Amino acid sequence: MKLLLISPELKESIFSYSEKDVRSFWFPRLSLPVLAALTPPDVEVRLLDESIEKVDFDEEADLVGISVMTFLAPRAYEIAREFRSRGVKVVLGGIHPTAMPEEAKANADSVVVGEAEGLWERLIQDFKKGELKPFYRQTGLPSLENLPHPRRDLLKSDAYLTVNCLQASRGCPFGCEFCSVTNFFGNTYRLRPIKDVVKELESMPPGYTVFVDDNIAGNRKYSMELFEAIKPMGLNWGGQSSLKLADDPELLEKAVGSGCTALFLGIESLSQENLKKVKKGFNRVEKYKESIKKFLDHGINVTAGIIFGFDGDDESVFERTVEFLEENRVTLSTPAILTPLPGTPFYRQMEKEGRIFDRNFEHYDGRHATFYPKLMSPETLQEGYYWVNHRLFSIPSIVKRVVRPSQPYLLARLAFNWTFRRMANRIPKGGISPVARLLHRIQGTLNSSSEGLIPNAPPATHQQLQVNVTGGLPSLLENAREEVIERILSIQTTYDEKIKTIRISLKGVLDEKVVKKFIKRINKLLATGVVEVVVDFKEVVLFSRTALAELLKLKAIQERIKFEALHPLVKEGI
Ligand code: B12
Ligand code: SF4
Repeated sequence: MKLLLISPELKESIFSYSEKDVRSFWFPRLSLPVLAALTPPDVEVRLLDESIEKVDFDEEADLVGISVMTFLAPRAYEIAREFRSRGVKVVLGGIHPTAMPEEAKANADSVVVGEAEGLWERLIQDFKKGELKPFYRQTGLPSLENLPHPRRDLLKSDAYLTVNCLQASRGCPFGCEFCSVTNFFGNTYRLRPIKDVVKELESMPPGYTVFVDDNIAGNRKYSMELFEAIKPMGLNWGGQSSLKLADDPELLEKAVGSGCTALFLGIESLSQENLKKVKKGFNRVEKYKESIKKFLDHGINVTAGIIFGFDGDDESVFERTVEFLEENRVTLSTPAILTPLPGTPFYRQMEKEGRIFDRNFEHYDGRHATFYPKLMSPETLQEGYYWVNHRLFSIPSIVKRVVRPSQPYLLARLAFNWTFRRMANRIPKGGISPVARLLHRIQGTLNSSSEGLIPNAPPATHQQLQVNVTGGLPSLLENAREEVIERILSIQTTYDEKIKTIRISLKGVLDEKVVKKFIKRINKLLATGVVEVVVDFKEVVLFSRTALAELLKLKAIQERIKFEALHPLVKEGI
């Protein structure tokens, strides 16, 4: 019996990788080598990765198995159709058929739902007897003990940067709402016995090693033991981890000691609010800088996963994010557009809110806007995404991010960025609007002074309080933030492109020194065609009378300005 296992690819897409790209930085998914390892030895197996090899539909095969990610589903169905029209039976499996089994079944003879261990062997037996079932569903959680070693020997090893990929764990301890992983693994995080992992590593030829785990540091005790166990092997390895690893100096040291040189980190967004909304609040934005620095100082190259299109993202997100990546010398980044992947809570939410407008799964690759973002149009999101790719892989940006003479692997860092630059150059240039640029410049902090300040509260309270700003704050202002004590005005903006309204949230101390700069910025915004500017004073704790008078003067001549949370009695008192 001849079995052909296929990993499809969209070769016509502007985003697809050339064979040179694959050789420069890619490694295969483990799906096909794992399936091949589960296949009974009397079956002749061939692996075909469409990113490096064309499918010949007349190739002799008794059974075809296709591994399907969501954006590759249309291509997988096309391949299935071709083979089925030639009388060859086709089985689909992987993350997409698990999320949408009925759709997959409509395009194949059989569908494996969930992990293949324990099902695949049965499916092959049934096929041999001519009794292939429509569905094979994983009901429990297959044991990860004594797993057969993936058949990496069946991969074309010289076509990739490395084929030394393996898995120590499956699943992830977190449940970010946009991610397919938690649904697929039924909210579990399972670990392979360390001795099995070591044995597998020992069986692999020398070369760069990649742990394709979703989170190689998701269980402290396990990771400590794993890193300790592989230390003597003298590996160089990369993997994926959450940023939490940076908070654990001992574990980080152990990772480095075991040969970790690169990590993909799901940074996703610079807005804590965005992260909280998609249940990724465990990422602490205020710690990003420090965490990234820790990884880099330990000689670990950082690839930052960044996603655009969250509900709190307005047009200013693109430039702000790129500047952050540059300032923090992030080695590489894979920018992505938020995508409602089937099976995820985010998909269900977008479906419920009627925000999905593109149902062509080919576009569900994190590179296409497929739903209506809250604060911008899909076109703005798409253009911004293109712009980010070009800006990030421009020569000045690469130099800024990558050239750190004190750090090892400079050439490797440059080479990876160069490959990403080559890929970015194939996509449209994109762009961001003048409002986006301006919004970005307006955000930030201004230094205030401490003279003659009064609280944003009724005038009667002012007298009672007798605010002594130099010598500590009265009890009513106990909740005043650090910025107040530091005399800072922090300015946050959110722009709703659809209604062309900017909300400016002020926080801290507003005095005459900062008000002039602030008014200048508002005037610039109003000149760009913005319909309305809403200034929110909710978190302004102290201000000077003259500053407020200046703002009220501006409001009197600019109808398009609205003030919020400014105590009415304060206004009267002025
Ligand atoms: C390594 C990896 C990569 C690598 C290598 C990718 C490559 N060469 O294709 C890199 C980093 C380059 C990458 C890129 C991308 N990736 Co990726 N990647 C992974 C990761 C972390 C591990 C994959 C792996 O090897 N798993 C180990 C194998 C053994 O597990 P498995 O594939 O699930 O296979 C088991 C079962 O599913 C089943 N099975 C699988 N296929 C089949 C087929 C048949 C016939 C049968 C019976 C069973 C079966 O049996 C296996 C054993 O139980 C997964 C996350 C994950 N946990 O799977 C994401 C993941 C697959 N990637 C994802 C995405 C979105 C992408 C990108 C589109 C991201 C982007 N915007 O650039 C690109 C697309 C690349 C491309 N063109 O193919 C998503 C897919 C989501 C979805 N619903 O489709 C995942 C799930 C991550 C996530 N957090 O959501 N990726
Ligand atoms: S995004 Fe990363 S941390 Fe979140 S559930 Fe997915 S794999 Fe886990």
